[in-house]
Amino acid sequence: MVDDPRDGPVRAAVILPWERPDRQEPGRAAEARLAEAVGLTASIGLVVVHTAILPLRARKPATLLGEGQAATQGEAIRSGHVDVAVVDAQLSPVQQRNLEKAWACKVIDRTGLILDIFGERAATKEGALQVELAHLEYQRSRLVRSWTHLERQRGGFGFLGGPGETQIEADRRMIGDRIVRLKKELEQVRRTRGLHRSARKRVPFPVVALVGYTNAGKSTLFNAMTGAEVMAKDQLFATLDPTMRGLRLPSGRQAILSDTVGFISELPTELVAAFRATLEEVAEADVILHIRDVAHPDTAAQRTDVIGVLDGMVKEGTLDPGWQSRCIEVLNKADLLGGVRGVPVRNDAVAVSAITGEGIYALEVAIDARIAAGMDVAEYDIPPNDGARLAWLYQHGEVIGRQDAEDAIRVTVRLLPADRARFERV
Ligand SMILES: Nc1nc2c(ncn2[C@@H]2O[C@H](COP(=O)(O)OP(=O)(O)O)[C@@H](O)[C@H]2O)c(=O)[nH]1
Ligand SMILES: [Mg+2]
Repeated sequence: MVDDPRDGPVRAAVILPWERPDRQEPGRAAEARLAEAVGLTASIGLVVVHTAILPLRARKPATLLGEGQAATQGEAIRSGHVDVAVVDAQLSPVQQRNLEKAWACKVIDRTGLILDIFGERAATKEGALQVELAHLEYQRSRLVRSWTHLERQRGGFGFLGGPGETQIEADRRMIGDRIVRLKKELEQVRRTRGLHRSARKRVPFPVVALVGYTNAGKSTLFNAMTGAEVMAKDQLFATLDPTMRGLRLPSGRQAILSDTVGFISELPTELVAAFRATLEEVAEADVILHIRDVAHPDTAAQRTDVIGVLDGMVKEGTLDPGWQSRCIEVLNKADLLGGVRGVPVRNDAVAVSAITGEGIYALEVAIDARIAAGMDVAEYDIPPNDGARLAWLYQHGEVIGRQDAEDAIRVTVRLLPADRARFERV
């Protein structure tokens, strides 16, 4: 086959229009915001080949950016063979279209990018519906805007009903109908959620979920902790999504580590419900790791934010009020503060560097302890010839005592409540 440049990865530019009332040069805050946008772009598989921070003096109605800025970016986009330009701002439909024309590439704005990410990651029926709803509402708001824009162009009232306008009206009605139907469907799914929850097949190991802001280092830590480790039960993992992987803890216990969609700064309000739906797996987790970037300028505000969203889920009834007792705060990027010892640690937090690996063993020990704290200790007498049940206990629990007698093996074992129920049922 002939080489086709379209076969390569999708090349992206990430452009941050930076408007702040203080006329200062964009500094660390802008850099952090750009890093987030780059992280988000990379998370949907795009390869970022160009970035720029553009101080905005005024919002130009036609292109948002200034003329000179748009031209300079156009050159960079052409020479970098960029396929998609992500503009980390809210673009009007007109601005988006004009930039696409000027740059001869696809242009998406912040909301569009986030919707893409959520769409890819929505794992449950409710999550998928929630994301579709947000998407339609986004589209509808854009139709409304371009519709009023058209009307203004015609310089008059809508009652003559030009053809373009009729089409937009029809589209709008169609989207409106779909939104009504989706909302009904969501209601339905929510009402039966309790049922689905308990009916869902539980993975046979404790689940450890990572939450935190985008770029805090969740995926890096995920990879550092799981490495190339392959679980014994391959077929189980073939059915799980790639954001879950097996992990063996210092006690020998197996667990499953689950990466989640990251928190996003200044999440557009119309996307909040969709984002919460992507956090559902957290509710099911036995241990929650709250990953923080301790070197980020907004690290304290981000922490408050994450806790606020999870508490919001408690109010909604999608997360149990005791979640904090299952949560370990992980202070990542310790290397940037001179190593784990350079990080001020409060309460039960654990400082780590996902990059250098420092602190990860201590974190694994803490996870082990937290899982054990949520477990029941039980004692069973197993007939010596029942090797299968004995093996099951060793695999799913932590055997803390064993007495071999002639007629029975007495096993003292720590088990997750769900596993204990399962063992005692059979
Ligand atoms: N210096 C430093 N950088 C890190 C560390 N962990 C992650 N990073 C970097 O932070 C960026 C975001 O990491 P990523 O794992 O994708 O974050 P996620 O969005 O939370 O999954 C990447 O450039 C990582 O290389 C760390 O411990 N130290
Ligand atoms: Mg990630």
